Amino acid sequence: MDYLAHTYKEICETVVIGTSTEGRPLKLMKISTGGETKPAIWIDGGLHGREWISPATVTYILLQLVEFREKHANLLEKLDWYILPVANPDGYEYSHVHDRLWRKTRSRALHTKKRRPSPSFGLWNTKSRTKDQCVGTDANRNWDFHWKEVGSSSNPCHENFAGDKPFSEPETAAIADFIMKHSRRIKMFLSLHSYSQMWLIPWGYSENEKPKDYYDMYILAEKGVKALKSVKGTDYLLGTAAELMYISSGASDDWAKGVAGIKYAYTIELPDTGAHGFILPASRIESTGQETWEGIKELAQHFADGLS
Ligand code: 0X9
Ligand code: ZN
Repeated sequence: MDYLAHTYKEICETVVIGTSTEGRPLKLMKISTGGETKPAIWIDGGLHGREWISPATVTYILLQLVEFREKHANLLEKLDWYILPVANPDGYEYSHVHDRLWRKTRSRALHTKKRRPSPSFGLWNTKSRTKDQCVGTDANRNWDFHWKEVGSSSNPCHENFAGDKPFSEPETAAIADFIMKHSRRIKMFLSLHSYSQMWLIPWGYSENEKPKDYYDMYILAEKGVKALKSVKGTDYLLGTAAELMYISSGASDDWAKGVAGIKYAYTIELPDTGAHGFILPASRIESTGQETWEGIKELAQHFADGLS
């Protein structure tokens, strides 16, 4: 990213929007050909540590946008892009060094310890952080919209621990702050995950309720899914997170739509459908990048043409 920002100074700028629990920078790339009022597109990857195809695909998209910009000049002329390839750098690192299937962040929640009352020590319960407790919050259960209602846990030892409170994680808090600052211009929010080959539409928090403008979101995403498939035949399912996967609340897509007011908010579950799962072979990186970029480009074109 630093290389791109250095080489293509006219259009690229890295912005450190915050710092992870372990002190890593949350570095995003702003791609802009100028002007303050253009519609913008947000793309993040790597919110879950083990989903390695996600940062790889977001990086591929970044490469296309910058180094092959002549091929789609109008997408840069008409739109600004905010690209965050690794939203949870601590989890990503941990999945490389210690545990390939690590999903969460690397924070320590507040831990309730029951203590015996004594006259000299008047506290029954205190909350503290200890060395031996479970580590990590599910960064996709930590957003402040229907937080901890369904499909998330209050047990720090669980994979879907929602955190002590909404935005307890510096990573989700920093992203939410940044998005709120630019929410009027951001027309589409995309969060890339894996795996399943699904293009997910809010809401994830309820099976029975769909957004009022669900159909608009569906029609647009359908075009993306078709364009994606045209590259090498990869099939994606399209529908709400709750109906295609499971019900879960406190995820970023629901927050982007429900709180930040971004009409077109999607989670894309990248390949595959389970043969390799999270351990997708490296040989799949390029083709996944190509097809996903075709899908996203298709949607972006509509915003460049004035859809809002
Ligand atoms: O459970 C998740 O956070 C996402 N799936 S994953 O396998 N990558 O963990 C799906 C999130 C879908 N969106 C909502 N539930 N709102
Ligand atoms: Zn995920």
